Amino acid sequence: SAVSRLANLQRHLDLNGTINKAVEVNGIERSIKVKVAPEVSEALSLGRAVVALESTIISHGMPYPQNLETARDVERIVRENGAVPATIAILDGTPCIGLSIEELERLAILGTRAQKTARRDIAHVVAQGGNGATTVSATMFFAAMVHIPVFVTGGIGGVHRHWEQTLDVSSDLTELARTPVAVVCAGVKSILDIPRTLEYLETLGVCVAAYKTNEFPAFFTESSECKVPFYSISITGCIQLLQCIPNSYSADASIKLNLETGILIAVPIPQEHSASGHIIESAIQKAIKEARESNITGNAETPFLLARINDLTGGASLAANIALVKNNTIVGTQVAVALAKLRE
Ligand code: PSU
Ligand code: MN
Repeated sequence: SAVSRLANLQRHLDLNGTINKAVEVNGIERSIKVKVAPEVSEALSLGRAVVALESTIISHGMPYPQNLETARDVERIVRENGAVPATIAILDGTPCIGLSIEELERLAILGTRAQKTARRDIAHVVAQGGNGATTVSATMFFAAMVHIPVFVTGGIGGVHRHWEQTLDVSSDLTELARTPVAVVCAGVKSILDIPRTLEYLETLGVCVAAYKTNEFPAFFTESSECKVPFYSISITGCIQLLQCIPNSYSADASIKLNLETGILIAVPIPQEHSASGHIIESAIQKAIKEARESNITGNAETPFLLARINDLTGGASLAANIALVKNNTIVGTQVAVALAKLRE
């Protein structure tokens, strides 16, 4: 049950909020530690609301110093709305769940010198003692490990537009299929193939819901002209969905559906901040063309496009990005707080 999972977790957390995992490598016992910030560990053991946050958006998604400013603002918004923020990253080979002010600053300054860390990269970064900024997939993995049910970000990865040549489909989608965490985001950027991303999420069995809208949002704009299977839900609707996954807590002990998948909650960018779809779209087309010409592929593609689109729009895309992340944070924190209330 949720309560015994929580008790189990508490046993794993020592006084420093560290989860110790003894692992044998070539007959030598190594201890791989996951560091949980004291504030996060305390909130988790008391059943208080915690909101997970990713770090690739800091290192690769925004330039310095706006990245640091935004990361701090987002953490402040989580606190102001009654939850504890847990920004997740790997520092010197140690996965950290919740960063100190200094650690957050270090990551922001590292920028793209930190390694973009998706699920497949976790082992490598930990083994090398490196600094990794976690993407949506890796952040979900660590959030689930300590039973944080809600994770807020800007946008997730998806099916790339030239997928038929490259098979480039973000591991964020497969992670959503296997990890029970609700990801609150502003949809999928139109640098990706949005209809195919939604098709693939259906194939993977991922619940996709849209917050107070009937259409799947396209990150910079409110609409992608794609319908969402479960639409126009409120905070209460989000809570009802979350009760269907095991990482969360139900007031009604008879509800034990335990779907092992994640949930995608798409929140449209507030109208007053939505960038001109026309300007963004032409910047996206140009940036994609440049990426093809310079043969920028794989995990370098998304960061390249984000930076280039920001240049081409004279910073308009960055401003929209910051605004939507903050808006997602308010919604996601409300969900986390309402969920924690069920446990009281
Ligand atoms: N989309 C954005 N901003 C981002 C990302 C995606 O609008 O910062 C980051 C997220 O960390 C996401 C990752 O998980 O890029 C996806 O990368 P890829 O397409 O290589 O899977
Ligand atoms: Mn990819």
